[in-house]
Amino acid sequence: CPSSPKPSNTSSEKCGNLNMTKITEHGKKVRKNWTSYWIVLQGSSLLFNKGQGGGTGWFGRDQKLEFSVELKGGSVNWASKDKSSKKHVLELKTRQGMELLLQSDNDSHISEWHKALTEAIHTYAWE
Ligand code: I3S
Repeated sequence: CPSSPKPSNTSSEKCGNLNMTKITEHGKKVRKNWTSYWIVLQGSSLLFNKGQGGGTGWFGRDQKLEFSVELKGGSVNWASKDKSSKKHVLELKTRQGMELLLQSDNDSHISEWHKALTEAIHTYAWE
């Protein structure tokens, strides 16, 4: 992975394009807004970047960090059918009360993210 806009000593473990929508923020349900992001997993942080033109992929300096979530104390699972009509959807819950859905039409792609996020949550659980 190329380094992300966020300064960090930790190298990126995984990056790629996924569709994401928040479904809960600060414990409150929010309206879905599926958006494509360039996502970087860096230690226990998951960084959501958007290209300037709303495009996908890595555009170096044109990539803008929109927000990040802390995975420590969170959980990731395959989303149940009632969460979305889409295929290959992961549900990520953070300790800060955010719930979001991550989706890719590519099933091996999303399975790799499931594995990477599960590992990251496990690795940083006790730090
Ligand atoms: O869970 P919902 O409310 O059925 O989610 C769908 C809606 O958010 C819809 O937008 P509207 O707010 O204009 O109804 C989205 O376009 C859909 O993508 C959402 O469902 P999926 O099943 O795609 O997550």
